[in-house]
Amino acid sequence: MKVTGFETLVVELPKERVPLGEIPGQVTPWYVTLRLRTDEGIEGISYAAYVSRAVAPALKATLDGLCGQVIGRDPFQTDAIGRDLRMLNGGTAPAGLITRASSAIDVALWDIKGKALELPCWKLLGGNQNRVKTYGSGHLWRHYNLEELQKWGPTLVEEGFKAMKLRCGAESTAAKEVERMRVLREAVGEEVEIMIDINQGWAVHQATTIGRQLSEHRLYWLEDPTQHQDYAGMARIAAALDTPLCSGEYHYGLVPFRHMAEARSVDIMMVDLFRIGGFTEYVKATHLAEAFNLPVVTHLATELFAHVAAGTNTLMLEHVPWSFPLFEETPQVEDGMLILSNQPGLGLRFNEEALQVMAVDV
Ligand code: SMN
Ligand code: MG
Repeated sequence: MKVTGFETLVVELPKERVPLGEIPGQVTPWYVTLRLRTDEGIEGISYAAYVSRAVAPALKATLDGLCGQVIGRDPFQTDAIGRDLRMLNGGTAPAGLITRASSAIDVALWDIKGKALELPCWKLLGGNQNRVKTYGSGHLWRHYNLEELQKWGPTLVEEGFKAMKLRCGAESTAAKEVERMRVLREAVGEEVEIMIDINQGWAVHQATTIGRQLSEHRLYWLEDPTQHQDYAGMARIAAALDTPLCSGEYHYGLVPFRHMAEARSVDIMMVDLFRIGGFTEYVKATHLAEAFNLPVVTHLATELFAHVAAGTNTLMLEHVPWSFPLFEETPQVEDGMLILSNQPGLGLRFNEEALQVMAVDV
């Protein structure tokens, strides 16, 4: 089988589905959809994502350029294709748009493989069950006040989640940060797992001081308390806290995960699908983590990531449904688990009507 063609489209998702633009310091993420065609009539789909409007045209151009390099290749050669695409950045470290584009291509290739073999990707990737433990992450934002936390925490429980992520890091005092956790814990009860994401907002000393107080309310993990490349600082925080420290979403490629593991700067590795290099590189990250006795969790791209999470030693899947409007049907949550379909490949079909409406000419 050979790749024969491709089509990419920049789309803007409905603002009410992707509320990130309302958050100070955050921008609404844009998506570029991808269809990769083959000489056997099988089409693999995917998307490249999580860039600002200003960068979306450049992401499309990069994706188009890289797809051009895949024409004529055998879609089963995912590892070789990924290596070749990353070399197009002048042989430098994988970073930026090149990796975001090659990650999307890798996922589309896995969709083609699954469709050709008539197997869901989660089975091809090693999964023996069509479900994966997930946590509600699309609410409880940093700008939510205490009343909003009291409302949205129980809503996530009603939606079937047994774990949820709270964002902190913008309050003026430690006491106010801890109050957010106390209020949410009271609203959802003792059984629910709560993780907190700081998105690099604290200094090292703040992270240890506030982290110790947060732990009193049974915290499942503390995520990105400080600058993501400060391996030594993260290691100090990790050593000071009983609560596991989770980090990794900001890093590009596989190598930084080696540095994190060697520095013992994390207790849980978080991997971003579009920064690591797609399913192929994510599998490598889980092997690396296993050798260092560390669990792995996913970052965004829920309906894609679910396949490789179900197929590997992944602790939990992040559930953020922003990309769901791109597709006709998306996996549902039951009893804290995301349930995957048995359809071949990713088991996803683009919602053609919705794409027409969301398409932006760049
Ligand atoms: C996050 C990152 C980017 C956009 C939204 C949320 C966050 C997460 O760090 O872990 O979900
Ligand atoms: Mg995060």
